[in-house]
Amino acid sequence: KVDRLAVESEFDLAAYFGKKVAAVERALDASLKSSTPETAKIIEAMRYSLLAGGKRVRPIMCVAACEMLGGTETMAMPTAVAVEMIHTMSLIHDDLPSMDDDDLRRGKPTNHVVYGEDVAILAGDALLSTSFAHCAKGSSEARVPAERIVEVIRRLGEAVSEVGLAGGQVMDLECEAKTDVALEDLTWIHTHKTAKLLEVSVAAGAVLAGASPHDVSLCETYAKDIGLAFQIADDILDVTKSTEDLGKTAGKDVDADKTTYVKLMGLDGAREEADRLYQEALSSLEPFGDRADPLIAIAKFIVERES
Ligand code: GRG
Repeated sequence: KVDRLAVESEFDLAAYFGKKVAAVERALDASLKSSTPETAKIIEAMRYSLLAGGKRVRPIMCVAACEMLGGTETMAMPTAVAVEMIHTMSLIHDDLPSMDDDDLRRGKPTNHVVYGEDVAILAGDALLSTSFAHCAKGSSEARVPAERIVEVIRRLGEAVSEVGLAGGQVMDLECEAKTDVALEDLTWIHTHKTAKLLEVSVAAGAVLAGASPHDVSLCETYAKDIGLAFQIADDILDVTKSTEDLGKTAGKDVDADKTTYVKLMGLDGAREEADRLYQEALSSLEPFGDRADPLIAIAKFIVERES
């Protein structure tokens, strides 16, 4: 097993994150600019949510995986922007009145509260389709070989599909009405709704770097474990933070009837499961030695985060 204390002392995650977040923010800002009066409204709505200051975990993981496998930040950045566009689309749609009906996200009014439900739906749709266009155009400008770009776009498409975000969300809606949701159903939901996008972020970074199928698959296993640990950490935070705090800062779901890992496993059981998944995730990265330090530190940040 990788020594967690050694990871803490040797890698400065705050410095790494600071540098990478700044690069991602610059790339996100440059990715969407209105050039005509006709597009001003929708671009404003897209930028409102895209530039609303999320943690940027997915794009940073994409860049980190690409660099771990010998690629560069320049090669990975268009895909890093694309995964954040997809993530933003999913948050806009998740907050809609017909879904979670949330008024606040990251402490700001949600997209539909500011622009109306009609424009919010379209801003989400436009972010989704622009993500593919941006990935294809930017990666080819960065001289990534075409077959790697096609593979990344295939993976992005699948991650949003019925075996990705959309499927996970529908299963979640179906289970909302039930009181007897099994652990395996809850895990299916979160493997698809939450873990898939983290999985594709890391795997795409590896593909862009020209990694072998075996190394891509190790990256996927790491991200899947961390994706589930991320959701368990979320469930733990829901019960350890006050309801008032949650509403203001994270817009998290505080529905007491919802099935969560804490409900099915207890608080200690959920903490143990998150730690088990974290250790599994680290073992997938062992073959990469020191080059995996950023992804190891990000995994630790996800499991131990407080918001
Ligand atoms: C429209 C095709 C289509 C798909 C969307 C709405 C939907 C289907 C899926 C919901 C996906 C969703 C909202 C999953 C939750 C993911 C999650 C854990 C979000 C919080 O991520 P953080 O903590 O957020 O990274 P920040 O704010 O830091 O970006």
